[in-house]
Amino acid sequence: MNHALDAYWMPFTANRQFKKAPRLLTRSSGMHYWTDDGRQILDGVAGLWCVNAGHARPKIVQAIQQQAAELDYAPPFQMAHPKAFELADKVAKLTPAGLNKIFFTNSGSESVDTALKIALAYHRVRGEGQRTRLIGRERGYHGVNFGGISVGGMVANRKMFGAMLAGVDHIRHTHDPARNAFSVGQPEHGAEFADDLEKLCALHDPSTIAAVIVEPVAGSTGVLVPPKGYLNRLREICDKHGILLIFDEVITGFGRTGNPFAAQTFGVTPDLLVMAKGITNGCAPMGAVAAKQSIHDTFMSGPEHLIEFFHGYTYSAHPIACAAGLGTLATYEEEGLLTRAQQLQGYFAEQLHALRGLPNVIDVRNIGLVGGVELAPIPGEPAKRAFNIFLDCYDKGVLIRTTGDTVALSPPLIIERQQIDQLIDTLRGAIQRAA
Ligand code: PXG
Repeated sequence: MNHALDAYWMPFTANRQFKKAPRLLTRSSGMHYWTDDGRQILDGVAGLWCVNAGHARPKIVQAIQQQAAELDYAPPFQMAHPKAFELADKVAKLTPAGLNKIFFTNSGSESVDTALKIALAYHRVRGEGQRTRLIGRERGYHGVNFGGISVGGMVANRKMFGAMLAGVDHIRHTHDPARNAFSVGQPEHGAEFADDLEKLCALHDPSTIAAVIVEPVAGSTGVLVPPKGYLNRLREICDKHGILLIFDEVITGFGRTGNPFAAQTFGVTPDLLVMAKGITNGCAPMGAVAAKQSIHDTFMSGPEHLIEFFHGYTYSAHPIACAAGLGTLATYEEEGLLTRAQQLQGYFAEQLHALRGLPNVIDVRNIGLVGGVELAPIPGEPAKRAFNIFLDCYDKGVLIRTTGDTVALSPPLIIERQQIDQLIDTLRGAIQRAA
């Protein structure tokens, strides 16, 4: 054991395996990382679905440097700094029409819990305090805080942590390989999975349900693209019963599906939209919740000197994160990155789906610049085949991400065609060697 690595208890990591053969990144630029031993690694996952504009972009670097020297911190409660308003305004211009009030947090997990709290408090303020139930979805990932794991549906993230929030229920996930395997883009079958929400309304009575939260494209569980019509159906059922619809766009936000947000790609507008990651290009911790004007306005009652919503974080709208966010949005705009996936998705899909037919490849899924390749597990050793492929790709100079036995790809939106080729070719070799 290398003692220099002892103290750090690593998150979501096989600590003992890692410390025996550490993978240390020490530098990054554009589409690449460099390791501590000087190897160049093509970034196939935008860090962790966040570095959408690529690494070390000058506008973002300068914005952070200048901000640290000019105003390091400003309290966000009863005080503010100009860039918080500027960034909220710019984010609100990117979100779907009507979602124009922006609440800042520091991560996706905090944004999820913030959205759930806004939903509960909103109903209470308008005199429907009996709406306390929250509905999530099997295989959903909404971060790791108690609210998020309660509505989440990834078993390993939940089973160790007790009973979690009371009054939570789940609809089924939409993964249906028997009907939809190897779909290019949105699968044809499965809009009716949304009808599970009607069943829960019948079971609990809709008047007890506050909100439903889903990822428009489920990422962490292994890239599940919504079936055609599915999100529209969820929207209709929510409208019928006065239930708020929350989209968790932590990974789909900021250009991943070819529009600023997946809500625009799929033409379905939620009441609350959760974001993080790409808001600062991963360069400073930040998340946000976009709320409909009408939800925000409901809180703006009562005496004007009183706090309307008892929630917030010491680092909400942190000046350095806001500066990073402004540099990020400027970079996205100048380079047209929030719609660039529209131009690349055809080529990306073609290359990705060419992996069909390789040994153990049981499904390929894609939307925008997100790809998933599902592999048959090694009997009795779930997740091992994909992890071996991850290690092999890293050895060959490409960073991918795996979850269970699914490989996930989500490259920076600046990727060029020959880099898509390198990504897919390296993955192809690793899949063949893992057979
Ligand atoms: N919601 C969604 C949809 C996410 O993907 C979070 C919330 C939580 O964000 P924070 O910033 O609190 O981590 C996420 C995070 C993976 C992977 O393997 C994805 C995430 C995190 C870790 C791993 O795909 N997304």
